[in-house]
Amino acid sequence: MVKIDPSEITPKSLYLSRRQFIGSAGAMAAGAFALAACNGNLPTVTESPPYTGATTDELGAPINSYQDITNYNNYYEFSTDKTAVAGLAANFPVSPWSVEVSGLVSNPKTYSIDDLQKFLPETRIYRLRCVEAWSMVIPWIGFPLNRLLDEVQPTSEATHVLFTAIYDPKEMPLQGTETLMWPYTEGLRMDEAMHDLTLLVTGLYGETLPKQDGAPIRLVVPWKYGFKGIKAIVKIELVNFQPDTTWMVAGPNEYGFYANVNPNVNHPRWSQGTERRIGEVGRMKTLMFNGYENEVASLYTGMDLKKNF
Ligand SMILES: Nc1nc2c(c(=O)[nH]1)N[C@H]1C(S)=C(S)[C@@H](COP(=O)(O)O)O[C@H]1N2
Ligand SMILES: [Mo]
Repeated sequence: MVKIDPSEITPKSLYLSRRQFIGSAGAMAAGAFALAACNGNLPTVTESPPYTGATTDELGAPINSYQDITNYNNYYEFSTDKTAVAGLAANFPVSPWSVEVSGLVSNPKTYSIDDLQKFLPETRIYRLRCVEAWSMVIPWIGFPLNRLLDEVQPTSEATHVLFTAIYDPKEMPLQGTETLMWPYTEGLRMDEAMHDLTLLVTGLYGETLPKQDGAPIRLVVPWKYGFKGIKAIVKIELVNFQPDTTWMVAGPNEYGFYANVNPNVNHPRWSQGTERRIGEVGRMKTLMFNGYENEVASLYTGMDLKKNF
């Protein structure tokens, strides 16, 4: 991997001239590229888009670099190697695309990605905490899922929302294998889905969502482990049951339906007490509900969070 300083958000012109300089200064850099290419790990050098938004979260933590966010990905349809996803997803077709919203709703509707712009996506800086105990801070562009649900009007029988990702084994190499249950699915309880922090995301760093991060549309639920944030959504269904989801089926003792970030409930194979912030050295304490406790703890009043992990 070409390592770029996480705090470096450089204007495009400067960045380009630096790349040219590196290119002409040559021999060493060229050697490094050739070696990486032999490994099959061609480094994906991505330019930072000209992002002008806030650069820290509300706790003061700096956002991760565009390079980290777009080259360290979990997306098992493409690869289990985080640094290989960007390259493998590069030609994945994301247009045209539609999202069917159906099930227990009064106004079922199918949206194009353009249609969704009417829900007024905005930048929201959230921490993303993977169940594997690493984390990043990401400036997403998205809109609250509740705006879309308000439009389709869930009926009174609806208790949960079931999200389904695309099934496209021709384009997604690991869908030809039994790595996981395909298509990838996720679910939320209705009150979680209606919470204002719950976003449907169509961009990051001020630009369109990169393919490796779930283009054209993915879910982000910042107080839950990253696997709840299903990428490449094609269907959103209102249902009257708690759906089985991909990671629950893969490991029912390891991945629960709720998946709330909780430093007091360890994964059977590792501690959830601390995390590694990508781009930083050492580890930091994991916060209850990933630091969103004031906003969301009331959703779980009276629930045994060790049982309902
Ligand atoms: N469709 C799909 N969505 C997915 C995954 C996946 O493998 N397939 N991985 C999840 C996991 S485990 C994490 S941590 C986040 C990672 O998002 P990022 O690569 O944008 O950081 O995506 C989640 N959404
Ligand atoms: Mo994850």
